[in-house]
Amino acid sequence: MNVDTDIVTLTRFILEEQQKYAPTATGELSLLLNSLQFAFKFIAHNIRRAELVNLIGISGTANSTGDVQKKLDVIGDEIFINAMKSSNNVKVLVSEEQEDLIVFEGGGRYAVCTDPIDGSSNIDAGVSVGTIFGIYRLDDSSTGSIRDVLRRGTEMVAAGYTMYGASAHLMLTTGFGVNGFTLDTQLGEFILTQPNLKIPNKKAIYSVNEGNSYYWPDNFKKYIEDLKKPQDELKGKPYSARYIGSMVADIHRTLLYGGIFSYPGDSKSKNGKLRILYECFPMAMLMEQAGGAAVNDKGERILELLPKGIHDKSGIWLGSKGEVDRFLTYL
Ligand code: AHM
Ligand code: MG
Repeated sequence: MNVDTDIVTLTRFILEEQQKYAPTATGELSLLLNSLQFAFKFIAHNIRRAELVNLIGISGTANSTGDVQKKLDVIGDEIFINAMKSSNNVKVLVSEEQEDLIVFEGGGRYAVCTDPIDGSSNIDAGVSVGTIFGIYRLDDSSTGSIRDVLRRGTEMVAAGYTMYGASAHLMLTTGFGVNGFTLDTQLGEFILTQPNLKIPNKKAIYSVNEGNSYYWPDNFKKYIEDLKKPQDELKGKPYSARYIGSMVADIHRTLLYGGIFSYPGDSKSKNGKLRILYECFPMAMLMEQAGGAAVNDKGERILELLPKGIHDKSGIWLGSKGEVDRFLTYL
C-alpha cells in the first residue's frame, strides 16, 4: 500500500516553524494557533450538519431537548469566543458578530480579530463560507483595550482563513510565506497540502459584484470595461468574470489561480462593505505573503491603513501583483 507515513500536521508545522524562526519564543503563539484549529474543526463540524439541522427546522420540530436551533452565525461566534477564552493566550477579541471588543481576564498576550463565519448568507445554498482571522501581539504595557487592535495591518503576527468547502482548507501566514492545510476528517488533523504557496503574477480573471457598477466612479467602470475587451496578450480573448459572493471562496480561488478580487467603495457606501480588521487585513497579509498585492480605492497599501473603529470598512482590490498594478494605472 502506498501510504505517506510522514505527513506534516498543522501542530507539527507550527512547532517546526517556531524552532526555525523563533527558537527562543515562549510558544504562546503556537498554543494560540492550536486553540484556533480546534475552533475551525468545531465550526466545520457544525457547518456540515447545518443542512440537516435546517431541514429539521423546516419540518417544524426542534432538537432533542426542545431548544430552538441557533443560527450558525451565533454558533460560530460562540465557538470562537469559548476557544479563545480557554486558550488563556488571548486578552482581546474582536468579532464581526460583537459590537464591542471582548476583553478576557488573565495574562494572554495576544489580540485576535475574526469574522467567525463570513458569507453566512450563502450557507443554505451549500456555497463555501469561511472563518477569517488576524492576530496581534500586545505591548507589554497593555491592559487590554481598543488600542490593542486599532493598529496597522503591518503589525499583525499571523493571519489566515479557513474555508469550509468540499473539505476545510486553512491558509495560514505567520509572516514567513503562506502555507495551506486540508482537514483530514478521519484523522481530525489539518495536513500540510500547499507548502509555501505563491499566487501567479497575472491571470485574466476579475471578481467583483458588478451589480453595484452604476454607483462606481468612472475610473473603476473604465478599468472593468477594458478587461472585457479583447486582450492582445490573450490572443483576442477578454478577461473572465468569477464572483461567488463569499469572500473566502473568492479569495481562495484568487490565491490559487491568480486574478483580481475587489469590493470597492461606491457612491452609496463610500468604504464598500468589507471590514478592515477581520476581512481586509488578514486577506491583504496572505496576498502579500504569497507574492500578491492589496490596495484600497486610492491605491494605498491596505496593510498600512490605520482603522479608527473596530468595524471600520475599506474599499479593497487584491490579488496577483500584475493585475493590481494594472488597476493602479487607472487611478
Ligand atoms: P458578511 O460578513 O455579512 O458575511 O458579508 C461579507 C460578504 C463577503 O463574504 C462577500 O465578499 C460580500 O459579503 C458579498 O457582498 P455582496 O453580496 O454585496 O456582493
Ligand atoms: Mg464578513
